[in-house]
Amino acid sequence: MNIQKKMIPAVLALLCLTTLQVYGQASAKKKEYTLVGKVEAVSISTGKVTVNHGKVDGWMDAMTMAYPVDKPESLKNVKAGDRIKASVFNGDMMLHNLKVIPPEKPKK
Ligand SMILES: [Cu+2]
Repeated sequence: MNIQKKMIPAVLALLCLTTLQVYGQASAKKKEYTLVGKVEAVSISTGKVTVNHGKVDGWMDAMTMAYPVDKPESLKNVKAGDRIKASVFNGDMMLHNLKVIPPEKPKK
């Protein structure tokens, strides 16, 4: 693995933090948003789930990254490929009340 590839997660994490800080300052009160995405990986030992998600207006741009969850035991029912929904809050990266939801219906 070359050094540039190794840098990618660090750069992404930094981008995330910057995004969170900017949005966090805009509103002191914690606002709730809904995140919907596809699970790429689950780590029960670290209590983190890697999610590929679209832009959550007011919270974070579209990206794939590992997020901590409020209840690590809830990850036992989650696997790569699942579509999930979770609540997220301003200035906080944690996924709350993570739930597996049915796959997206193909558009007719
Ligand atoms: Cu992110």
